[in-house]
Amino acid sequence: MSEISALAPQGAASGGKDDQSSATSLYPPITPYASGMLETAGVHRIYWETSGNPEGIPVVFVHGGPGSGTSPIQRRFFDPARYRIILFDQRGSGRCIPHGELTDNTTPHLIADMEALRCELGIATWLVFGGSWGSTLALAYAEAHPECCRGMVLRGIFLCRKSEIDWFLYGIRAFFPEAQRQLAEFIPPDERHDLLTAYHRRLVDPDPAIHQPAAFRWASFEASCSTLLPNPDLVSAFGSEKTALSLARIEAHYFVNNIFLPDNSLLSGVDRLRRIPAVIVQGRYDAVCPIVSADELARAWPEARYVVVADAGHSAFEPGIARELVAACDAFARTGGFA
Ligand code: STX
Repeated sequence: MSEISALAPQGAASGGKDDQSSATSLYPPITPYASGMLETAGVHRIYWETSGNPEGIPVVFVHGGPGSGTSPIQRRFFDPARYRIILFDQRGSGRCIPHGELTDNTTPHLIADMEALRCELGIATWLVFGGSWGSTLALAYAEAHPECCRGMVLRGIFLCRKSEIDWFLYGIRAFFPEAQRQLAEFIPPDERHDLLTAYHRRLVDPDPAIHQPAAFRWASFEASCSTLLPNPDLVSAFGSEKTALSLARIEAHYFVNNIFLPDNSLLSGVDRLRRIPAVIVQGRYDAVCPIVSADELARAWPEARYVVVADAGHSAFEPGIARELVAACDAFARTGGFA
């Protein structure tokens, strides 16, 4: 299955007249006009690509997980005539080398990679677009480098606090009991009281016979809970060996380390961002990143436009979410803001 059909809503890549799906709000598929591997001081090499208009407004897409990597369909939120669209894979994810590597893989390293990429591409300021873990990293990046952010588009807000990680691994069973049971029952009963530690131990094990089954279980759990309506294509996209491993291993690594930032630091740093034009798009029925975090962020950042999509879950390709994200980026291209 292609990455496009896997990540899009059902029927979205069929070319059919599915007017209700986000396929109609997304721009047509495009291919990059440039790509490369950014060198770092250590072992990591970072995949990046640019598509759209080389003279357009630079926009950087910050992917989720952490560890999910980017996909070609993510270019399609942006008008290719108006935007210079930058996708990059975070350390250890997607097409980065070495794949799944955890050495020197922390939030400050990812922030530094974004700055290095911005400089490498000769960009002064860019629009920062991120959903889920992408919203977490976008906030951390912007709080470290507010002067580099021309605007922010944030979706499915994840502040990655301990309460949100506990919700993701346990509380979510209030809505997805079957998926959470599959996650928990993979682990022997005497270790089930601490699923994060139990999964982390297996996911960092160098033996594929140990880490790969754990990765499949974790990734399919997460994908199963990401949409309002069941989307088997999304679940199978995260069933590939590589994607499942980077997603599960890197997520567990960031979660056991409390994302390498003090708890709640993202919310307490919001005042640094309040002069940046911003929009927050949130699905009412997001079970992975419950709306309470978006609500707290919107209250701490009253200048940001806050859009709640009444009939959507977590994924960026939920029809109403994709529609609002495209509309927000179109508005920013026209006016430099989201009002
Ligand atoms: N992880 C949040 C996140 O970034 C806790 C995320 N949630 N689901 C996804 O990413 C995929 C749809 C990419 C699996």
